[in-house]
Amino acid sequence: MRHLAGTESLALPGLQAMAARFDTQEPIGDIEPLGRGLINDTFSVATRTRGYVLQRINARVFPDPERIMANLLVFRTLLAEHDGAGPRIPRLVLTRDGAAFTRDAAGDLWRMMELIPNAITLTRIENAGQAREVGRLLGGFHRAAATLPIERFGVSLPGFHATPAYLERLQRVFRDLERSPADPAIVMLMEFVDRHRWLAASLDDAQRTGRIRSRIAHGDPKLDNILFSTNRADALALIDLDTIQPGLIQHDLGDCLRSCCNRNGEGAPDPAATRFDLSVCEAILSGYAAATETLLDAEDINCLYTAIALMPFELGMRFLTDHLEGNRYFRVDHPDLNLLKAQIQFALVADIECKETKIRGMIREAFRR
Ligand code: GN1
Ligand code: MG
Repeated sequence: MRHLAGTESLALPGLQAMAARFDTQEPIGDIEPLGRGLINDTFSVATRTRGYVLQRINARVFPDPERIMANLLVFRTLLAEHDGAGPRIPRLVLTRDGAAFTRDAAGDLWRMMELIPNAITLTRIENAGQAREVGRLLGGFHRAAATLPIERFGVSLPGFHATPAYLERLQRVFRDLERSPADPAIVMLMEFVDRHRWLAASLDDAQRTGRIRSRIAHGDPKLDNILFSTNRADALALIDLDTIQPGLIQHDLGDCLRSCCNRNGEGAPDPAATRFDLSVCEAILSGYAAATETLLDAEDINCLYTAIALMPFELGMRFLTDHLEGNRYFRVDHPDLNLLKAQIQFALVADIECKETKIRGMIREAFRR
């Protein structure tokens, strides 16, 4: 499915001219919308022998897009200095003036990267081998990132996983709505939120009291952001590096499981059919634990179940808030899509809660040393 809403205004001649600002080796050919991202506008750019990715960073979401680029450059440079064996990162293509990005007349920031060849994304995990690969890739990313000096990284998206702040904002937006009578579907979701207020503060508390600490995190390791080989067997690269910043690796693992274990997808038509797939969970955890070896200590591991329940709760609140605020943040192709997506994320939380004992058992088993 292509989300063209919001990109329709980008006329092709404008895109051609924008792509031509970058130092591609050959003349620009076809330009097409790429991927299923909800925030930035992304295009594939073909030249005779290579492919590139052209992106406009969403300025409403990222207040300081230069910071993204700075983090990206630091990440690349430090990893390369380190041992060269870290995760594969798409190479940045500089502008013809040698800059890492350019701006259009509206002030928006554009950048270009290499398109990793012979790679695909999966719309759903198809087998345990793929799930294990996802865990291995994310674990490898965290292990490599842990070797880098965190103080060299700035905050590209402030408050990105500040769950208590998302909760507060949702409750404020709901209170301020002049809906009478309130939509029963929304009231039901707000009651769910109310019953889970404690969850919003859980990881935040663990971090504030020093039980777990900040590390370099990816921020958005959902299935769409994982490139697989064309034979669908090997995970090749973690893409969408806009939210690399100091954060919790628990958020990353929770987010990855939220995305991969919900095999119906984020926008499936029937929220009641939402399930958290335990076999996918088990395989991701085992791949992740094998790749990270001793990176996580006992307290880190203790927080994992909470992170798994927390991330769909947080995203559900973000979708619901955006629905109530008129769909200004996430790209939607119909006005109730964010509401549906919130219902799906909360259904996922509920299913995770039903499976708590099993999930905790899987965590114990995966990290048994
Ligand atoms: C957004 O832009 P995209 O599709 O990579 C969002 C993530 C959500 C995700 C849900 C910066 O990611 O936090 O988990 O949608 N990114 C931002 O699909 O808000
Ligand atoms: Mg993203």
